[in-house]
Amino acid sequence: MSVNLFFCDGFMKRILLVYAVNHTIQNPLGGVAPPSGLSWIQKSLYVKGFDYRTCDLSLAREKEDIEAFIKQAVNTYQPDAVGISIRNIDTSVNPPRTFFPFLKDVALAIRRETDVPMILGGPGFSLYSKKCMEIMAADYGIVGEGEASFPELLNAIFSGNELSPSVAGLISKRNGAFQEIPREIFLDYTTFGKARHEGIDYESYEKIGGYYPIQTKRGCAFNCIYCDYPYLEGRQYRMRQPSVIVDEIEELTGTYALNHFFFTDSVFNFPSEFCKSILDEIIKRKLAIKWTAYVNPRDLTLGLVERFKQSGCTRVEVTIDTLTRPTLISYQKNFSQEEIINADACFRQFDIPTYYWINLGGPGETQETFGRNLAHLGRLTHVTKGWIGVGFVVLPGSPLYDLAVQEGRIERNGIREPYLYISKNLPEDYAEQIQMFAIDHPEWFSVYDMLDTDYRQMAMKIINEKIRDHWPMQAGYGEKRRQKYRQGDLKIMSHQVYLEKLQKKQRKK
Ligand code: B12
Ligand code: SF4
Repeated sequence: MSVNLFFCDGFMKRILLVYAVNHTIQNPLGGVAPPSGLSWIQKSLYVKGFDYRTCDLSLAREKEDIEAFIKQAVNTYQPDAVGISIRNIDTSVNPPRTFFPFLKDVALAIRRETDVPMILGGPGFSLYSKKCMEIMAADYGIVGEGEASFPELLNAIFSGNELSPSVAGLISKRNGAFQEIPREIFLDYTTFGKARHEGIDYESYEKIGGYYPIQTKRGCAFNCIYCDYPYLEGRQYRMRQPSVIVDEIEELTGTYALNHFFFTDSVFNFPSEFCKSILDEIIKRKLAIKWTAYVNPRDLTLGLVERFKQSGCTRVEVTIDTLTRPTLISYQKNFSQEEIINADACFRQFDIPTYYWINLGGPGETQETFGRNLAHLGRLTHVTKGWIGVGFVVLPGSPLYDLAVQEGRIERNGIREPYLYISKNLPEDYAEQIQMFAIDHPEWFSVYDMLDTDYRQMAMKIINEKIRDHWPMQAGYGEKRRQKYRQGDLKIMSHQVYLEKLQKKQRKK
């Protein structure tokens, strides 16, 4: 079902929107992610006549600055309610590190300044809503899209009415127990127009080298076993009008002088006709932008990739995860080995930098497929940067969640901390094999690089010098890593040794 929104109620209540993300603290190389969800929430508050201000913790450089950001925002703005956007819950690597302590600190800092209603939302919140409600001692939360439910909830709060059962996705605590209103609907995104960007400090993002989020549609029709995107965004594509999307891009290039964009869709090149019409519009308007996006190998054609190039694509991110036939099936990937090879050739033909994401050790992985997967990686001819992960954080709403319950690994609804699913049939020396593969293929990386002093120095340089496209530096590090290994200055370690070193480093901190 879809609902339309945006009719005006005319409240002039002040809503402080806090973006509870910090890329410097959470994952410096995970990429900069300006508050895209909040640009849509701003739009919905604007349409309903609320006043709002955004406090973006992502821009705080040090942990200590976060409290100062909050204090300043609350004291100068004196909000009537605070909405907190929770994006990240964990690092999603092996082992995952949780951000719950960070979120708790944010909530405590807000509570020290004000006791107005505190409302949570965002993709991270939608995945772990009860845990977030508890640790942040929040009054309310909205699971899923916030454009309709958030203003509706605010209206109910300020008019003193009973909470309406139509506030889809609402979660609140009464008499010590959680009350939840199901989130049954996905909004009619086709009618949303453009997001509102005022109040987002793009000038500061330019200084840290951001790629600016633009969402062209919501939804993913595929069903990869580990993925929660269809849960978050729905399975049906809800597309915005290409001309409106490109109007928004033009507005950002004009008003804020931005020209680097990240299409944040689950899969940018699907449906391909829709993708093509956006690119044609960019080409027609001769916009001198640079963009990147998640691209899926399924049905990729030279014609579409040529349009990528003509419209300013500076890199693609391709999440192939696995390359053997049995694991492509057990991961429920929607493409074949042949399509992977075809996509690789298309990107090579137009010389589009390509980041590959591989995740070994998921359901169905065996010693045999693990070895073959590494061998197949060598068949990719256009790897600008590759990342090899092991295992998947089990995300609520994903098919892997059900499988993990079935296999007795987790209890349904019992999952409150990130749980990493790793196949029990992996070779014992999987960590050593990955490191050896990377030594021979300098463009590939994994968590095992992260403890290396040279890697950490490079990461600090990237952050301090605000380098936006840092893959050439990573390639340089890969070469250095190979030399260090040959000279005996770099040791291959088991996963156990890696974990011990990691713990030691964290204890030191
Ligand atoms: C695109 C994307 C990226 C891009 C972002 C590029 C950019 N320039 O913005 C890149 C590649 C950089 C990236 C990196 C990371 N990402 Co990411 N990313 C996404 C993705 C696909 C889309 C996010 C987005 O922009 N959505 C569009 C906006 C409009 O939607 P929204 O934010 O959800 O907002 C809506 C609702 O949530 C709600 N809402 C939002 N805020 C609020 C506030 C209130 C008060 C209310 C009521 C409602 C509300 O209303 C909004 C409008 O409907 C999501 C998955 C997904 N499909 O959601 C993962 C996702 C957010 N990422 C995730 C993660 C983990 C990361 C990384 C930590 C990965 C890593 N190991 O490095 C980094 C962190 C980067 C950072 N600085 O924070 C996780 C977070 C959950 C978790 N497991 O912790 C997600 C959910 C994917 C997943 N695996 O589940 N990411
Ligand atoms: S991994 Fe990509 S293609 Fe697969 S379900 Fe998730 S968003 Fe869709």
